[in-house]
Order: sequence, then C-alpha cells, then structure tokens
Amino acid sequence: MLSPVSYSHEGNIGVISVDNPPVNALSRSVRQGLLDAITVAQSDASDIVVIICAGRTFIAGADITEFGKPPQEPYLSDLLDTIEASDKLVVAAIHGTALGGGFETALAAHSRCAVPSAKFGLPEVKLGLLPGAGGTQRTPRLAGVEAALQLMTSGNPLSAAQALDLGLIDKIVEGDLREESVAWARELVEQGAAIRRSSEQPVPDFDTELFDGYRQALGKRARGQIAPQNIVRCVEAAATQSFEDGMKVERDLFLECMQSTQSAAMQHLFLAERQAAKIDGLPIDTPKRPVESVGIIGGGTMGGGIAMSIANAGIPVTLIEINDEALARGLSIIDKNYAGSVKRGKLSEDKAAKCRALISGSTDYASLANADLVIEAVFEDPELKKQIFTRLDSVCKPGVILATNTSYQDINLIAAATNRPEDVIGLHFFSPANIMKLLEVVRAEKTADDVLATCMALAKTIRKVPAMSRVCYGFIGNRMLQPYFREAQLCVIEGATPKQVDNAMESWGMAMGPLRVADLAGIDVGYKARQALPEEQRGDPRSHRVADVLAEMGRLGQKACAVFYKSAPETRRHSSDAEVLEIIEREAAEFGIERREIPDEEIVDRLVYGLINEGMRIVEEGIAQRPSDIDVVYVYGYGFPASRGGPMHYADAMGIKRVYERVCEFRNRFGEEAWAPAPLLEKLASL
Ligand code: 3H9
Repeated sequence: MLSPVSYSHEGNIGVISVDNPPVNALSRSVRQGLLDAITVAQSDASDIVVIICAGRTFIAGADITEFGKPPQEPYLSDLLDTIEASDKLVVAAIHGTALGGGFETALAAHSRCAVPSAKFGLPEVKLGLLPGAGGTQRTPRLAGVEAALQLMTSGNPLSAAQALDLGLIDKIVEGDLREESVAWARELVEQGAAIRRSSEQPVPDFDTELFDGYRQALGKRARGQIAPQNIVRCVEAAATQSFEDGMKVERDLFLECMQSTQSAAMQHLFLAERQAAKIDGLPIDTPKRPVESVGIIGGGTMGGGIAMSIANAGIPVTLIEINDEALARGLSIIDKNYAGSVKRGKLSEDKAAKCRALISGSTDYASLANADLVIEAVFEDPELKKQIFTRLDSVCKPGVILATNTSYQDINLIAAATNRPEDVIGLHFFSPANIMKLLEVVRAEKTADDVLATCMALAKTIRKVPAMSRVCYGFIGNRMLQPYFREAQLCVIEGATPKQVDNAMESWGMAMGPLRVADLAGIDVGYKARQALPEEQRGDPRSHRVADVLAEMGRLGQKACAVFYKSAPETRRHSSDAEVLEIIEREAAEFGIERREIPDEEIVDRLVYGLINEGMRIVEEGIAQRPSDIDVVYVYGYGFPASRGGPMHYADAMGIKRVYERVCEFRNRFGEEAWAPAPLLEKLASL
C-alpha cells in the first residue's frame, strides 16, 4: 500500500510530506510513514528536515476513527519523542489547522513557521480528552502556564499572530508555504541555528494560585467533566516536575479520559455532527442555489438574531417589519446586541460595524424582489404565516428559497399557500439565534433537493450545526420537549418544587432546568397553542394546569415577568416564589393528588426517559434520519450535556433493555397514555 507520507530532497533540505485526506489525521500509516522518514533523514545527506502537509490543512489531530480500537504501534508519543530527538533540525511548516496531535507534532519539531491564516489548537477537551502526546508538557514550556491552561481547557484555536506572540511558533511566512519554509530552513542551516527542543525549555515563572483558580472555574463551567480537571493536573505537573515525570502524569490521565463514558459520548457527538450534515439519498454534488442576499420577515428577537447570524457570515440582509416604529425597534435591538458582543470581546468593533452595515430595513415587501432566500420569522399564527407566503409568492423572483422559522406549524400547509411549494422549507433557529448553534432544517413533502442541499450548506456558512427533520408537530426538538415538560410539571404537582426539578436536571448536566427555561423563554406560545386545541388534545390536565393558571395571571415569562420563580428585574436573579408554591399545592389538592417527596433520581429518569421514548418514535416514523441526529439537536439546541452524548447515545450507554424496563415501570405507575413504550424501544430491547 502506498504510504501517505513521502520523503524527498530539495538540495540539502529533506522534505517530509504528509498526504492523508481529508485532514491529514495521524492514522497508523501516517505515524509509520513519519517515523520511517525521520529515521532515514538521520543518516542521509540532508542538513535539515521540513515537515509539511498536502491538501487543505496541516495535521488536524489523531485519527478519531481509530479511537476505541486496540492501539497500534508506532504510538504518537514515541514518534514525537523521536522527532524531537532528531540530530538534524526539524521545521514544521503549517497551513490550515494544526490541531491536537497535529499541533503536538509541530511542538515536537524544533522550529515552526506558518502562513498567516493558519490556526493552532489543542481541542482534545471537546472530545473529553487531553493532549496525550506531550502537548500538556511542551505547551507550558513554550507559552507559559496560563496560556497553556487557557488553550487546552477552552479547546479554542489561536491565530498565527497569537501563536507567534506566545512563542508557540517562530515565524509567519507570506506566499507559497513550501517555497518559503524550504528557504527559511536553508537560512537556518546557513546561520548554523542550534536545535531547540521544547521539552528542554524551562517553564516560565507563574502564579501558583492559577491552578486552584482554574480548578474552581472549570468546576462550574464544565461541571462534572473529567478532562478539564485532568488538564489542570497535567499542566501543574509540567510546571513542578521533570519532563519525563510530567509525561507519565499525562499518560495516566489521558488514559483515564480515554476510558471514560464522557469521552465516548463526546467522540460520538463529533461524528454525529458531521453525519447530521448529510442527507441520505442526496448526492454530495447536488447543485446548490446561490445565496447572496437574504430577506427576513419580522424584526423581533428571533428575526433580529437570524439577521445577525447571516450578516456575520458576510451576507447582506433586508429586515422587513410592518411599520417604521416596529422596524426601528427591531434594528435598535440588533444595535444593542452588536454592542454587547463587542463589550464581551466576542467581536471587534470594526467587525461588528461591518456586519451591522450589511443589515438594512424596509417596510415594503417589494424590497425582497431580488432576495435569494427569505426567512419568515413572525409569531406562531398559522393564518398570518400563510398570508405572508402568498404575498412572498407574488413579489419574489423565481428560484428564491422561501423559508419559515416556525417551531410547530405544518410547513406543508404553508407551502401550499404558494404556487411553488418545492421552494419552501423550514429553517428553525433557536433563541438567541445569533448564538445558538443548532439549525433544524425541515424538509416538507415537496421541498426540492437543491433547496435542501442549499440550506444544509448555508448552515455551515453561517456557522450553525444543521440537522434535518421531516414535518410533524414540533419537528424533532420541540416534539420531544412535550414529554419532557409534561414530566417536569407532573413532578411539580406531585410533590417537587420547581427549584428541586431544575436543580436535579442541572446537577445531572442540563445547561438549564426546564422550569428556568420556561421562565426565560416564556410560556405564552405554549399556552396559546394549547388553548387553540380541543380540550381532549391538550394532554393530561395535571401536566399543564399550573402553567395555565400562571399564564392567566399574566406570568408569561421573563419578557413580562417570571413564571415559576420570582425574578428581580434589575439582576434577573430568580428565587422561589411562595405564591407559586401555594398555587401548586392548591391545584394538586383540586386534582386530589397527595403530594409526596420525589427523589431527584426519579425526576431525572422521568424527564430523560420521556425524551428517549419520544426520540424512538421520531426515528421510527422517519422524522429524523438517524438516532444520532436527535443527539445533535438536543446537545446544540436544548442544552443536553455533551458529555452524555445526547438522549439516544445516553440510552445506548445505559443499555436499551434497562431503559425499556424503566419506561415499563413508569407505564405501570403513571399510565399507558404517557408511558407506552415506543415500539422501536420495545423491539431493540428484545434483541
Ligand atoms: C488528538 O489529537 C489526541 C492526541 O492529543 C493524542 C493521541 C495519543 N480524525 O469537520 P469537517 C473528518 S484528538 C479523523 O467536516 P472542516 C471528519 O469526520 C483529535 N477524521 O471539515 C469529516 O469526515 P467526513 C484532536 C477527522 O473543514 C472530514 O474530516 N483534533 C478528524 O469543517 C471533514 O471534517 C481534533 O479534535 C480527525 N481528527 O473542519 C480536530 N478531523 O467528510 C477535529 C476531521 O467523512 N477536527 N475528520 O464527514 C476538526 O475540528 C475539523 O474537522 C477541522 C476541519 C477543523 C479539522
């Protein structure tokens, strides 16, 4: 088999080139090829060695698809020790992204040069891991303890300029990387440059309190996660022990992470996210329509956030509102949000101004005549939505994509309000739309393939994670919320307090408990949707009576006021509200419910197994293409803990049989209507 690593010479320079598409991951054959090449270079006529990569990027890390399989020699750490020990100076020449094991390879070289657009990172923490090939030991020696902790615990990449500032690379080169790196290598030879091994550098002075500071902050930010805490221990070892002893600490803690269920969950999610971007049966080369200008109907919180996401990707947006006043209000919220992003350091002032300049406003639908994509983001009134689509049909050019941001409505009916249902699709953003990563792309019955392909690609352009759903009430995400919220509210009326439910779910890992979410997002939409349904379709009244009473009191959510909590308007801090607790007790008594102590474990199981059971139905009905798409939806749209991999992965990790048995137990206790096991769950449990 042809090796993905080749070794050639340019005069006295040995050039090792890695060519392992798509991202030059360090598969076994790459490691072997690098080892062979560096070994040959030790005794050939070369004076210096350059490691460079073909294709779109430098090495982007260990090969994730090899994880979980028996490790194969040569091991990456040993290979990197061999590279670092080389008697000939080794230069890494970097373009694209040098990530994880790729960046560790660069750190084991003696010198590093990069093109200005290159990025550098140690993102292992996002896979529930830590850099396991010397990264935790070499980085602090070059960049200092604080920069190393920051880089590894965030997992976020650095630009070439930042890496240069921190001493992680030595030179930025303009022009062709191969030519420039070879020229630089030649210069180093001529200067008689000494070999500088990262492992031999002393760790610069540091503040010893940094470690505890990081441990505490990460305990809150990444609650319950092993990898971030282990990274701190590794960097502490780097700062206080010899390189060899630090490497032993790194090895032990890396293995602990690698064997954890957390890392398995996060690796699953990495692959699930990439899989979710693919549509079964739709060829990768399906033609896409150009999206060079976008119209958005509705300048509320949602429309404004969507406008920002699109403008942030450099695409001009026209925001349509019904009158000047509403438009001015919408644009001023956008201004405020950009100012907030600048203040929080998320965007530079210059970049924010450039993005903001791409958003214009209008009260005239005729302004949408040339838009390539129009996204409707008005409130959930099906009749209003249909009217808007009929109007768009009459003003928009042929070939425009007409999207609705509806969270619940039947998109087939909306599409039928136009003469071009094949151009209609759902683009369900999550609030705040400029921040939340998920984009549910809803394929209606007649949506054309190229419309779908365009929207999946657009999601990537605007830095969202797409997952496709078919049409059903609530699509994947909100449909699953129904049993989740039902159980949250049943737990409350049966005996828990809102705070107990929220704390139980947050301790388990949800970013926010369900009732705090309700306070933040508001319950008006759900209330109105319920009222629009005939009584017998509203579900178990015990599961929404308290919410209905609170909604009727005007407690609609944080926009107006809190629902399940008392909220201090200035600080937005929530605390238990005696009035709400009284209402809960009163309504429980009305239903004849004898309130009891509910263990946290029961709360978690009822809510999470409710999600799983509905998820099984969604897969079986073909609403989701695959179970892993549901995981992507829940982690990126609903604050499900990444370290648990999403509800469907969690079910697998728990054991499907065990999940089935618990669902059956709930069915026996709480009734068939809510807890009949999904047929797919039953089937999988019997295998
Ligand atoms: C590590 O290095 C551990 C070491 O410290 C210690 C070891 C002892 N392996 O994202 P894309 C595939 S842990 C295998 O769509 P982009 C990906 O699945 C690793 N495959 O492209 C996809 O496949 P497909 C640390 C990988 O341009 C295709 O490449 N490194 C890997 O948007 C394109 O990916 C990381 O965590 C991999 N490492 O983004 C980096 N990476 O076409 C993870 C990608 O079949 N990777 N693939 O769907 C990334 O962050 C992004 O992929 C990257 C490119 C920025 C590189």
